[in-house]
Amino acid sequence: MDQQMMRENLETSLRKLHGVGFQEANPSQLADAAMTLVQEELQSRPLIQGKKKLYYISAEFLIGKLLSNNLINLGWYQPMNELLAERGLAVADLEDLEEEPSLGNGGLGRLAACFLDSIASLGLPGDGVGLNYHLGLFRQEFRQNKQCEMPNPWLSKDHWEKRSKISFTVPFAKFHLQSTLYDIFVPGYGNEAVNRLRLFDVDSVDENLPHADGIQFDKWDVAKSLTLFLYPDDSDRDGQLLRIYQQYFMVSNAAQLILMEAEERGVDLHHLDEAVVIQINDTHPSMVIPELIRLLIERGIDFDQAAEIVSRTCAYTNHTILAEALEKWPIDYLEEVVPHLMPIIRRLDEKVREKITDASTYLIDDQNRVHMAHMDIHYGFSVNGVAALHTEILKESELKNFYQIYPEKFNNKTNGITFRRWLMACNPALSSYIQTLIGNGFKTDATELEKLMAYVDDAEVHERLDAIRRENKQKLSDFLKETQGVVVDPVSVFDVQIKRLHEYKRQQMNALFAIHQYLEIKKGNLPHRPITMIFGAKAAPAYIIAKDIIHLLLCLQELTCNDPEVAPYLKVIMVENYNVTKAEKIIPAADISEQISLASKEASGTSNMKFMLNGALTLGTEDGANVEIGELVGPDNIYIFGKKKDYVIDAYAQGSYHVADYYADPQIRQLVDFIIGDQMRAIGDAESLERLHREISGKDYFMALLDLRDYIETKNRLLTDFEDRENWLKKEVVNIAHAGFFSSDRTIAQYNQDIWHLV
Ligand code: F58
Repeated sequence: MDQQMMRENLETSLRKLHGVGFQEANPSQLADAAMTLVQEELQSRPLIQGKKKLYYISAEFLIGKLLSNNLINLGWYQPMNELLAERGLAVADLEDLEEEPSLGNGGLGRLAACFLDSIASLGLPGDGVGLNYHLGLFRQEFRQNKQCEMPNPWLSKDHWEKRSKISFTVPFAKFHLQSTLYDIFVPGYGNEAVNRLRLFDVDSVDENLPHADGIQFDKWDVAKSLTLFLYPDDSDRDGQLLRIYQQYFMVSNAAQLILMEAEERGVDLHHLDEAVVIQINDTHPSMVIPELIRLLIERGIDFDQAAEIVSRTCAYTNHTILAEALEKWPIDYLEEVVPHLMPIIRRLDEKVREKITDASTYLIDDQNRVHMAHMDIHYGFSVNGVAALHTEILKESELKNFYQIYPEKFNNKTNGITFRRWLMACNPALSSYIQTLIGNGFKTDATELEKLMAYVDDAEVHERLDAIRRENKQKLSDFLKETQGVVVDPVSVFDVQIKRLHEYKRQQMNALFAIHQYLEIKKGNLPHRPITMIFGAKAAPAYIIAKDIIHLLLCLQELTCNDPEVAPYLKVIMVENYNVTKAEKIIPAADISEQISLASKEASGTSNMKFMLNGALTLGTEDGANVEIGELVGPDNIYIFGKKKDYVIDAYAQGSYHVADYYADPQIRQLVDFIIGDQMRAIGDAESLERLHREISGKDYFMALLDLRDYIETKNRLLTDFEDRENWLKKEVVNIAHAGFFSSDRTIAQYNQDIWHLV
């Protein structure tokens, strides 16, 4: 579409929606018209077709705002931007008015969203299937230096969902629920056809419920609350029951949809696997296995055959080795919510017991809990980890017993990110500059970024890259001032850690670095250049220590920003309500990418890839995809520290990590004790600070003190290197040039080649 056509179409849309012309329309009317125009186009496009179709079932799709990305994929971004320029506006200004869908926690949900973009861009027939949470994850507010969780009613202004006519009945023990299906259309980059994200909902949900006290699980309340929140607090029985309700509602709808579409296509259900493949994203959708078996039996297929058909159709992705995240549902709970699945699960378990002696792999354990991952592995044809190191750990320790039984099922698919969002949309200045250097082939074949290596020593390129980042830093500074009233210096080094808050990701170790810097500055040892330490993270509402870490970071923010001796050299900044939109503003401005998880614990990480693509250097442990980044860029272009995975796994197995050994070190002790020192007590809540101090000094389950010294030394080396600008910018070029491997187009091509076989 050229600019003239865009003008005419927008004009028509504006007249129809708001009775105004292009010149008089206000930004909100323009945004409304632009989104409506895009949505109409998407709805008019045909669906991507094929002999076999993928269903990517996931409890989360963290899709982010859609206007820019849809415009990019339709090829409308530039004409729209040029047109808006006449009104002194840009697409980004309209997107500011869009509400961000709140359908995910973190990496797992964002990965699903990147995958949808790549599946459509590769022209593969594949839909996402999930739930339409009305209030999504909470909106985070800071009050008295603490996280408060507020409802986030993102659906109120939605433009992208279309209610379909499809509805299914989902049977629960005490009642049946009728579903409604909403579709979000997913265009591929430069494609004519679309896929869909299909979100199931319940009409009876009552958005006013969260204001009531507690949620009781009788018939009336589940109908009103099932799709209200994403993962409500599951620290107690009621929370876990609601999660089972949500999961079963999701997969029963998914299974009914899959069979309905297969039957419409005339598929012989005995050969379902030739027409359908189901990717189970972590264990949240695992009940799709017994549910599909149940539905096939209803259609006249016998149990053993049904189990075989389903096993040939389902593939499972594992995203974590953390025991607490591997779902095990008590049989009692399943009996209470979905009793009709239990006979099927018991039979599946018996079949395993008949042929396999290793009791550690059984579906039902001796505490009467059903291990969802065990069901996926026995009754799926593929098990994949999400980075090379992670898959290796699955094979040699975490899922070793399964690997011995089914070596052929295990495979690795290193995660990726969509470059349309994480470069073209979020960093247009860098993206167009790259295009002037190497042409636009990298937009469809990301490996072409390697052509940038021709410029690795080019001073002019260095200068331009530096200028682009400088401008991005200025923009982020302006944004932080406007939204949070904090002032940061764009000349300072931007040192960034943005991800879910979890002890294994070790934000607490980074906080101890901040304390170290603070004390150095107080001693008169000033850094070469001011440091801005930027954090963004939400903590699960029931995860007390994670919330204590947020409290610590916010207290450090107050301490560093208000001390005139310190503020010119060091500021700790915690970005409120970190989400996809904020990530898109922060990443292009970052100098340092903090990827400091305890080795073995971060399955992959994906922000590490986003930072690399935008030219930030990784400061990280040998964990997840950091390892593969290191292999691609070489040791001179990454800052690696800390104990390796074998040491850590062994320390857990032997119980040989004793935090006291590290806390005894006077320098380390000084940093840890600062948490409960007078300055912090004057700012923070003593109970929270003391609890965190007790945790770190007395237990430190994720071994922050183990790597602290190495971390501080490596970070100081990095900060010194940062001053050698020419060398640093060379490293930046090397990083961007090698980021192509992490395009989710590559990841999806591999899923298709090895698992899905779609075309
Ligand atoms: C993440 N998992 C991994 N889980 O932690 C990360 O290393 C990986 O890159 C990413 O998946 C994609 O593979 C993750 O985000 C969750 O958000 C859980 C959802 C269920 C509740 C507990 C958190």
